[in-house]
Amino acid sequence: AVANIGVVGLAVMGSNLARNLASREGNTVAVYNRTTARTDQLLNEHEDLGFVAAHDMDAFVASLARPRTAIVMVQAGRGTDAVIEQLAQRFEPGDIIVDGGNADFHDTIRREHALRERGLHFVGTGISGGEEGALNGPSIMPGGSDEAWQTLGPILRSIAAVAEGEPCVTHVGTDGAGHFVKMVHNGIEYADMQLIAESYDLLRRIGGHEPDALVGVFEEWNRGDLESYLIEITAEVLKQRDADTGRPLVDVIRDEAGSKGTGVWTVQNAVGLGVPVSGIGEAVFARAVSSKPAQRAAVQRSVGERPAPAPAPEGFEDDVRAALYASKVVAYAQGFDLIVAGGLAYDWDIDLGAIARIWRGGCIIRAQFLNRIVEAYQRDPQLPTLLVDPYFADAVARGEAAWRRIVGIAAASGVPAPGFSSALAYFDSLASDRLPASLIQGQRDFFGAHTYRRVDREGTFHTLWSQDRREVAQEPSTH
Ligand code: NBP
Repeated sequence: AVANIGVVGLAVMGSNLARNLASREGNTVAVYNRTTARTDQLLNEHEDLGFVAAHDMDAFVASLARPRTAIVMVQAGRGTDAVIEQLAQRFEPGDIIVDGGNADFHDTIRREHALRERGLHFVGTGISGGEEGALNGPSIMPGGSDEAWQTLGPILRSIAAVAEGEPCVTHVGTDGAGHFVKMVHNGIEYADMQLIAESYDLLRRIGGHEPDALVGVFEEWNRGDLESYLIEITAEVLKQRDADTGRPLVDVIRDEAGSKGTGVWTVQNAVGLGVPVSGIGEAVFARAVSSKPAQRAAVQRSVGERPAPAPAPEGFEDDVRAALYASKVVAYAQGFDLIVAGGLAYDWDIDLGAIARIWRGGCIIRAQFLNRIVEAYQRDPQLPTLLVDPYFADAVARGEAAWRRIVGIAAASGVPAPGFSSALAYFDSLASDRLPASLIQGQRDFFGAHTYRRVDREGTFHTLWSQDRREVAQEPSTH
């Protein structure tokens, strides 16, 4: 037994992670894959990395020093369950199984509890940054026990991305906390991409700029407070020309956005927890709308002429930028609200500032912006929402007028901006003294005797709508 860490599953993610591990001082990495050809290929291509290769599970487990630590990087779902069981049958109490795949956090909770019964540590770990991140430094979100973290922490720290001198990894919380936070990360990624896409669309359809001309705009934004990986790659995509036709690639790519489902998970869980993540929801729905070509074509035939875009007013580009920033603050605020709610529901003690810190490097949403979130939670770890942190409150206040102009002109011009408009509606809802929710309570009481509370005294009340419309106080339920 010579290896301090092993990797099972050597497709693109697993082999890159194994290479990352093996290139760090002090690591000897055991590797195993169900199909032997993959193991041999990794070994042949990277002889210098000193891999300890195994061609069956027994040999793999025998090559690991105790406490045995194995990272599973196979297809999420059944494949992961199969590999975990093979390891669990051979591991001994105190050994550690890490799942680095994109697991549903409910599965992670289930697996952790089952393996704990058998004396094993199970660490569900979110790993973000795709193939490139796995190789050169991902953002890593591990759950699991404190004891497992003692062994695993130094190893994960050695391979994580580094931002501002700090490794992008933290022990997020117990059992499924890491995969939950990874899920929210992906949800925020959907919202961020949608908002950038809306900005591009407005600049193009109302601003009248061709993709070539927009490259410079996004490059300039990437030098300011919107600096982020997603803005950077937006400029790269807009720059690209199709080799066959010479047209901008963005005009050749079909406008039907796909997804692998983590955005949907985020929204489903948020709905269950009662957290309005409308920014993420609009992003998931916008992809779904785009992927209905038959419906889109039918409506296009039926509506005829569309409103001509309003002429772009003076300062339009700056307005779009301000609307993007304000909407982004809303999307991140909602994402962090979901982490808070998840922590309460599943009993995880999650340090919000630490989450913002580990997202600053390695992952898809890495951005300057996250430093502002780190600072916000340093100022007040109990912030009710990021929107009231002094920095963000000021930023949104300064962009508010522009935000309203953009939502207005988009609506008048028939250019859909669901991310911008719903973010503004969310902000206005929180900022409103009174909401029409009182009318909804009245309606609910009318048809279903659902009762309501009053503004002027404690208690629960019901109006006898179908009798004499007297109000009666409800007895508090004894159940
Ligand atoms: P895939 O998700 O494509 O899975 C392929 C690997 O799973 C191969 O090693 C395959 O072995 C193994 N496997 C399967 Br499928 N069923 C198995 C079983 N029953 N027993 C043993 N091994 C089995 O690989 P990937 O794209 O490298 O992703 C790995 C994990 O990382 C996934 O959970 C993924 O969601 C996650 N992830 C991916 C990315 C990304 O950018 N791709 C980013 C972040 C996380 P074989 O060679 O014998 O078929």
